[in-house]
Amino acid sequence: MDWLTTVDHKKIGILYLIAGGFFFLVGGLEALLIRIQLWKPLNDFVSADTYNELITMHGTTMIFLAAMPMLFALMNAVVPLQIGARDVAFPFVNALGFWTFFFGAVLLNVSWFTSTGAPAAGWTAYAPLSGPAFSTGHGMDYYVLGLQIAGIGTLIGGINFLVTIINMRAPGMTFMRMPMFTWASFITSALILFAFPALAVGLAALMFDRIFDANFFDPNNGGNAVLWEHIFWIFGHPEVYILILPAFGVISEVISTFSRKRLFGYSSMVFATILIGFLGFMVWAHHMFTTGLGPVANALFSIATMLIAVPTGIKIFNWIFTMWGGSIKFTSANLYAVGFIPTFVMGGVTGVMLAAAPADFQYHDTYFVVAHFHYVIVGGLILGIFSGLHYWWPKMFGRILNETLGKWTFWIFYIGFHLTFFIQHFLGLLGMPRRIWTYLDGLGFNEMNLISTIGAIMMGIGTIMFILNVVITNAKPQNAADDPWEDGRTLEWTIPSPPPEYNFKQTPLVRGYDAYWKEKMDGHKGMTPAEPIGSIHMPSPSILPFTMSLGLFITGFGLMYSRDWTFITEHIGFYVAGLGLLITFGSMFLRSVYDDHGFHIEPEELEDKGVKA
Ligand code: HEM
Ligand SMILES: [Cu+2]
Repeated sequence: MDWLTTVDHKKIGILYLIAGGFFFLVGGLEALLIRIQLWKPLNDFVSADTYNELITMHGTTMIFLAAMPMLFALMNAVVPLQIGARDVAFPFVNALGFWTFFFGAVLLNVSWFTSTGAPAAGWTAYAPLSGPAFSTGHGMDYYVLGLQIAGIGTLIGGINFLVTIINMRAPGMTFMRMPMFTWASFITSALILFAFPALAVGLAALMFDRIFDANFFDPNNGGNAVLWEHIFWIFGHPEVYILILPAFGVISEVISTFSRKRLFGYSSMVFATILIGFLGFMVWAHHMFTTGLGPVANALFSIATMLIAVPTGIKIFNWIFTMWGGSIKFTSANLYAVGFIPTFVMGGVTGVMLAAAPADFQYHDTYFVVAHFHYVIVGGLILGIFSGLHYWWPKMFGRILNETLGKWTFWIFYIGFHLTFFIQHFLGLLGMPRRIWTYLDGLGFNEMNLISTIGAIMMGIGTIMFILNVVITNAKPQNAADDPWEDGRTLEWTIPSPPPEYNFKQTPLVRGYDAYWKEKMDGHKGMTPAEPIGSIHMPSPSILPFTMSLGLFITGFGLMYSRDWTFITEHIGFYVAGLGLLITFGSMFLRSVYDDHGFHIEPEELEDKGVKA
């Protein structure tokens, strides 16, 4: 019950981690099934239809239900601590964001258990394939409504972080003294604010096409199928930066901590991040070179895309210069961070190759593309998340993950990763198409596919080892020091691990970049407080975020079956949808009429309230 009603950012971070981790396993299982199907030519392990469901759900799950929530887990666990705040700006909204994500995710996955199966039009849901004419079952309805509900959670989460970072920084923490991970979370949140509404609009239009017979994307009735591609990628391209920027932030923190050096070129890092965020919105049509936009549009989008290599290159060099001459400690967290750099560079290089429009006509829809984006997403983002988890685990849970096991996990996962995806570049160049369930013998694909499958199994083993590490660590006593790596530079390392409910007994006074490091260098033990000890105002827990999201879940269900459920009366689906909305709006009503003043933790209690969050 405690967990259903919590509004504490640290607990919500843990909820995101558990849910995101769970869906990472689901998406990973789907990936393994795909790779088993492809391990030899003409395999019939799964049917063509099931294969389409698997790739669609794998892509959708990994992006929306695994990667995003795990990043939100880190942002929730770390950002308020890094800026010296007691919580996010709107704790209630934070909880609401988690629960809408969660119920949207569950709704999407319910599709597996229905008679018409999971969505099968690819994670990009290209129209008219995703429309009512070609996706006849309910699969795509689950996609449309599940993502719509989960998207609400992401959007309000992003807005919450924007407000938090703008408004709740400790005294003295100017923007140019903000830790890099907080900067990255800030830009990511801004991207969410601009990108997710585009997705919401697209999904709403597709819902109208599917459920209410509209014609937004149906060319036979005056609609426009390419319109969907524009809307989708205006969201979709920024989305990849939403995913990668927080990973960049993690890498910056980890590399500088374990090199015992200030991040090289901090201000250029900040501006590179802003520039990447901005350019990320200008280049969506590089996903559409082959749709026939014409040479002028293709040329402009091609050049704009290649421009992004400049700020990205700045970041890469700054990381390398940070390590240069540092006294580097190869902890597991740092292994992931250092391993990130070359892999991400390789993903970037194939990205520039794809950005050359004429070359893209050759690579398009082959395994080259699959190799490219997995280098960026797995070799970038997932390594970044693993790095961040190892780094902040002691802060989140009070226990250090086992280092030996952590290093073994890294090597097995890393080697497995390159085995899986490096070879797919060549499969692509040989012409193996993407999103096709099998291939003929004698095309020269066999051995490379087998190797790729073996690599995928190694990654699976690596993931299981990580879970094992979590279980083993969990059995140990909670004895991590406040600053367990001893070289912590930022504010989160000045408070106990895990932090008390209110984070900072007294808000710290920030005197420079890497605030804690600066105090250490000046010979101080901790931060100078910016306020006297006093009573601390806390928000009260609430079940309403949960019920609001549950209502949306019920509404989604009702809408989906609005045509088929004809028992009792013809429009029963719409009544169910109405009931759901009633629950949601009822909860909103309660929230607005009930005056909740929260509670206070008094100075006397601060001493014995202790460590438990
Ligand atoms: C961990 C090991 C992973 C393996 C072995 C794996 C494997 C695959 C395979 C075999 C495909 C199908 C390619 C095709 O036939 O078109 C695929 C597609 C895809 N994967 Fe992964 N993947 C992994 C992780 C991830 C992660 C972490 C993400 C994102 C966070 C991701 C995102 C995608 C996307 C977006 C697609 C495209 C789906 C579509 O074409 O609709 N994958 N993956
Ligand atoms: Cu793109």
